[in-house]
Amino acid sequence: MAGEPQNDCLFCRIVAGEIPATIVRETETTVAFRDINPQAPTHVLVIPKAHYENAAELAAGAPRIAADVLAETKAVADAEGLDSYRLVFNTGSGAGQTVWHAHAHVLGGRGLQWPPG
Ligand code: IU
Repeated sequence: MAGEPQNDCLFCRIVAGEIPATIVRETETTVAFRDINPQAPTHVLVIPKAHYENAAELAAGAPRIAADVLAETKAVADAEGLDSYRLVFNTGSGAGQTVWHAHAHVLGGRGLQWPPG
């Protein structure tokens, strides 16, 4: 069910402390941790603790938690000393989503090109 922890979800298992991650921030509703395969000097993922498949499902099912995730992306950027950074919510396999638990990528610390690939 939407919002409930999923045993087979890697990010739910990070939230539960069953899989290690380098956690940089945590709130009542969110966790932020360093991406295991960083694409920029700062590459942090901000996730809701509740399980939603992607950002669209999160926004529809739990808009207050979606707002918490967005607020935490700024907190991460501030903590990392970033004044320019990119937020990415890959949504669907065609857009490159590989983990089916909503997450915001916070990318910064180098110049970023536009459009993305
Ligand atoms: P995507 O938007 O679903 O493609 O992003 C998933 C990210 O999760 C990707 O950048 C991975 O490097 C990252 N990740 C991770 O940080 N730790 C893991 O154990 C796994 C993936 I699997």
